[in-house]
Amino acid sequence: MIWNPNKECMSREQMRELQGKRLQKLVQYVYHNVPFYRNKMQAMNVSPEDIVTIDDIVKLPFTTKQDLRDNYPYGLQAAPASEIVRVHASSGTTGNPTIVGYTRKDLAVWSEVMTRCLTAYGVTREDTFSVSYGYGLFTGGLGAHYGVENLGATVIPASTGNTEKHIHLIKDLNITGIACTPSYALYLAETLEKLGIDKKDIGLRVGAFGAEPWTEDMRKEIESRLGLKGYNIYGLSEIMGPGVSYECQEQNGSHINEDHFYPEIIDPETLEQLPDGQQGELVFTTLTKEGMPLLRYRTKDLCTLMTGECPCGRTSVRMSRIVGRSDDMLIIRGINVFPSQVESVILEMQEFEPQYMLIVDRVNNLDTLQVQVEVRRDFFSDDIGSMLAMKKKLSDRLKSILSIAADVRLMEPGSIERSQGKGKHVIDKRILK
Ligand code: DLL
Repeated sequence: MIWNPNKECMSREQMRELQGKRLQKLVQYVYHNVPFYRNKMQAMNVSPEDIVTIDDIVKLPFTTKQDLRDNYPYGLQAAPASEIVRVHASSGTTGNPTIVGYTRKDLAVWSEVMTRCLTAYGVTREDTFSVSYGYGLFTGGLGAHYGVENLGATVIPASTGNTEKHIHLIKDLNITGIACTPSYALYLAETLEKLGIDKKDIGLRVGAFGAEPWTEDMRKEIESRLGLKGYNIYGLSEIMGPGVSYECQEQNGSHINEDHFYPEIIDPETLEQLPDGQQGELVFTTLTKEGMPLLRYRTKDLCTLMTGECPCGRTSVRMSRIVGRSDDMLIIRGINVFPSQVESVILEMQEFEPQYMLIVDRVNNLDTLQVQVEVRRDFFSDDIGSMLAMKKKLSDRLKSILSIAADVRLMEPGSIERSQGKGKHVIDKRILK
C-alpha cells in the first residue's frame, strides 16, 4: 500500500520541478527571516534570485550542529514565536542542546511523512501500534505517535521502561505493531523469553526500528525472536524527527520523503557533492519547513544514495543503511553521546587527569557505558569513603550531562594506556556487521 501516490510515485521530472520551486520559496523565506542565512549568503555573494532550479542548491551555504548551538536557542528559527506550537530538543552535544521549533503546518507534514512510512510497512487502521520510543523532548515518541493516529490505527503510547508491563499489554491488547530502537526490541525479546511467553502467544507482526545504527543480522535476530517483520526508519531532530526515510516491502534501501527533505551526498573533507552511488556524508535541506528550516544540514551520517525505480512503485531516491559517522558521535541506548562531553566534565573537576577511556558494550542486548578515568596523584588514596564520594560526584555529573548512567571506574594515576598518535578515547565492543 502507498499512502500518498501523488507524491511518493511522482515522475522524476515532476519531482525535480517541485523541489526547485520549493527551494526558491525556501531561500526567499530564510533570506528574509533568518539573519544567520542572510549574512552567510551575502558573504558568499549569493542572492535568492540566483536560485532557480534544484541544481542551484550547490550555491547555498551548509549548516552544522555547531551553527545551531552557536545560535541557541532560537537564532535559526524563521517563524515568529506566535506560530510555534511545539519544541523538541536533541541530546548529545557539549553545552547547549539543539532546539527545534515546529509550526502547526510542520507537525502536519511530520504526521504525513510518518504515515507514509507506516503504510509502507503494511500498517493499517486495523492495527494496534505501540510507540516505545521515549516521549518527551526526544522526537521518537511524539513523532511516531501522531503518525499512527493520522493513519487511523490505534496508538498505545507505551514509551520506554517497564518492559514486563509492556509485554502484558502487548498480549492483552493484541498489539500488532511496535516502534522502538532495535536494541530495545532485542531487550523485549529477552524479557519475553524470561517471562516464559512464546512469541506465538503474542500478535506482533510489524516493527519500525531506528534512531540508531543496526544491521541485517540484528534484523534477522529480532524477527525470529519476536515473530514480526522489522523495517528501518530513519530521521533526525534537526530535520524533523523520525520519518525522513523508510523502507518499503522490498527492503532495498530507505525511500526518502524527497518532496520535503532534499538529500545530497558530499565528501566530508572537500564538501563537494558526490555522484549517485558513492558513499559520503548525507546532507538535507528542509524544503517545506516553517519553524526552523535548514539549508544543506550536514548530518555527519555516512551512506550512499540509490536512484532508479523500485519494484514497489515509489520513485523516490533511497538511502542505504548508515554505515558510520564522519564525527565521533556514539549512540548509546538511543542517546547521542560525544566523547567530548565526557572530556569536558572530567576537565572541569580538579580530582582527575585528562586521561579517560569510554568502553561501550552490549550486555543482554542493552548498551552499557563504562567511563574509566585517572585520579590525580594528590587525590588518589586508600580511603574508600573519599574515593566513593569522588566516584559518585563524577557519576552524578555525567548523568546530568549525558542523560544516561555511566559505570565510572576510578583508575590509578598513569594506568590508562597513552597513545602515540591521536588520542584514543573510545572502545566500542558492540559488533555491528
Ligand atoms: O533519532 C530520530 C528518530 C527517532 C529516528 C526514532 C528514527 C526513529 P536524533 O536523536 O536527532 O533523532 O538522532 C539522529 O540518529 O543522525 C543517525 O546518526 C541516527 N539514526 C537515526 N535513525 C537511524 C537509523 C532521532 N534508522 C541520529 N539507522 C541520526 C542508523 C539512525 N542511524
